[in-house]
Amino acid sequence: MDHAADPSHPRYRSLLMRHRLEVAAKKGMLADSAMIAHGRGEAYDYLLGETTIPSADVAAQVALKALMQAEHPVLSVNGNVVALAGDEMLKLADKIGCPLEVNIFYRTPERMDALLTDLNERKEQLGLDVDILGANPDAVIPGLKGPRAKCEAKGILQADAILVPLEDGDRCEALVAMGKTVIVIDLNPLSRSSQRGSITIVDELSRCLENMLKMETEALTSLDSYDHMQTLQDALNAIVGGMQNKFSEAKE
Ligand code: PTJ
Repeated sequence: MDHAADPSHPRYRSLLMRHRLEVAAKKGMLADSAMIAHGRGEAYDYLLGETTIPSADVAAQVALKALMQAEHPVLSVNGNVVALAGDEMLKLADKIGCPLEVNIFYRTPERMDALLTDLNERKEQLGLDVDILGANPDAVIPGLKGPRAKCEAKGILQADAILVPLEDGDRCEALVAMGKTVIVIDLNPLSRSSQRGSITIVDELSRCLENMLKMETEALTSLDSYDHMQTLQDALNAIVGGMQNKFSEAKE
């Protein structure tokens, strides 16, 4: 392992994720605001107890089932996602049998190259046969302006179900407006993406993906039993309730 932190350190996982971002930043993969977005995520994860809460587990099952049943599922990845969990996203694409598309908010040719190179290297190391899209954008997401609207016709444009971890609210809304089932992974249950997505998993990206990769595909919860607003409320309750319990424990 090329990482200095000791796995027995109580904050090892957090340090490892930060390290992955530092490495990706050096390779030119990240947006300038990537660390800010990560910091906000870390704060929410602290409040959630750095654990997958039951409603997030149900949402992840529903999401996996929706992706597996879709005709054209696609996994969309940005800079933070490739840095934090590039391998896991490739493994999930392999499990579902769908392409992965690099689609970034702060789009530059240099960042696109760095991200596509990184993913292709990972794919080779993992020995997976996953289609990695994004290099040849020949379509745009309607309702979005500028380079961030660029996508591939055979990927995001035609997708009927799309996984968009750590997404910005505008693009999430634009994808929903296209009639797609939009699956969000976001630690902030109050974010616009969390609210606007069709299915939202309030969980840390890498933890959520590890959970989804372990799931038996035959026994997944279906969309009928998913209540979007209740799922977000449960996450908020876990944050507030968890903190209240912490204070009462401290008093005893
Ligand atoms: O690579 P690009 O150009 O597409 O840009 C990527 C970022 C993430 C910088 C861009 O999409 C952005 O600015 O995102 P936001 O608007 O800051 O939203 C990111 C959301 O992801 C926030 O609500 C965070 O709480 C959440 N988040 C951050 N880290 C994690 C996370 N959610 C789950 N797991 C994380 N590790």
